[in-house]
Amino acid sequence: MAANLTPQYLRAEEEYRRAQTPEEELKWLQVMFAEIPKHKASEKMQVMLKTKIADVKREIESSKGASKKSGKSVKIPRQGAGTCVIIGGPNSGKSQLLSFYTKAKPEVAPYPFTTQTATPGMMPWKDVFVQLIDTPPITPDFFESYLYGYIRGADLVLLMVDLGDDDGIQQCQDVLDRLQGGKTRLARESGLDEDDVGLSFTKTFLVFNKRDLPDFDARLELFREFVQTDFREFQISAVDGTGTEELRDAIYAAMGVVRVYTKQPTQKEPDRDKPFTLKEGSCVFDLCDQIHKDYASRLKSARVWGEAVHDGTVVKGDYIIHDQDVVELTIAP
Ligand SMILES: Nc1nc2c(ncn2[C@@H]2O[C@H](COP(=O)(O)OP(=O)(O)O)[C@@H](O)[C@H]2O)c(=O)[nH]1
Ligand SMILES: [Mg+2]
Repeated sequence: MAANLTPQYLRAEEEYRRAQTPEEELKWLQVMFAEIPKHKASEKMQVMLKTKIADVKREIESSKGASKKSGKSVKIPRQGAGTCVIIGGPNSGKSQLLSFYTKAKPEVAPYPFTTQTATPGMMPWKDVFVQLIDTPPITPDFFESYLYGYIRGADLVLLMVDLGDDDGIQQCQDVLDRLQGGKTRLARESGLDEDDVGLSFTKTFLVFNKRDLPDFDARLELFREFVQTDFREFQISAVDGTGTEELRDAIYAAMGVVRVYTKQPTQKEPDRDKPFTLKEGSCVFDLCDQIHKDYASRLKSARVWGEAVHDGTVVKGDYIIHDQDVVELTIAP
């Protein structure tokens, strides 16, 4: 679309893509509609937004009457540099991977449906953490509908494939089929569909697990013959750790963030233990917003030490932060 979209519109669009409930979807669709430039070039988009608003309102209305069947939907607050949700068929090693990377202790067992609720854990990467969420299995007969919200809200999905068992290939296909028809889908990159804004795609990695078991390579060949995806692929063993460092780096990279260390004018050294993480392309104002809700409006001056500038350069609030910058903020009282 050729329309000039405002930053407010683009932010609302991103929030909408990640909305975890119909109420959130409605809220952000309405912001998108208010923000979209009202001219000829955006007419098609305006109509589409109106349609989506009507659809979501109907969805909210119809769910009011229905009894709430899935009572286990827990809202997991976002933590760390970003969120990565682990999904897959039964026994694919989702819980094993969570316990490999984090201190969380989900039950790991050689029989299906051990994991009944979503379990979060924090995976270290250098001096920051990424939130991982282990989930119940997805099968043709079993799907927790709250998983849609987790998938939409996540920065990344890991789709685990059990290549230690002959059934693993079909089980992965079942998961893909399950997530094919709805408005929440897996894709190579996150985004909204250009022709139908109602479709939300979340970036997905395909993780072939149980590399340590015999017949892994033969099953991988079969997989490629029968299953079509364009996702980035990884081969790991969640038990002996093969391939897990490469995957860890890729998970962090997929969060699309930079680390920044802050310091007060009176401090000689910045707080090196606890960097803030900000989406790539964020500026000093965004950093202020993360620290305190009115710091951006009270910002008097900022100085930066980092790769892109000379040490101690005075910058404006719109300075784009680079990874590992040190930022000194002077905030008006
Ligand atoms: N050999 C081997 N076994 C694994 C691996 N990952 C998981 N398992 C085993 O597979 C079974 C299912 O694992 P679990 O994490 O509970 O699967 P989930 O249902 O996807 O959460 C358990 O017996 C695990 O010990 C792996 O990389 N190699
Ligand atoms: Mg499990």
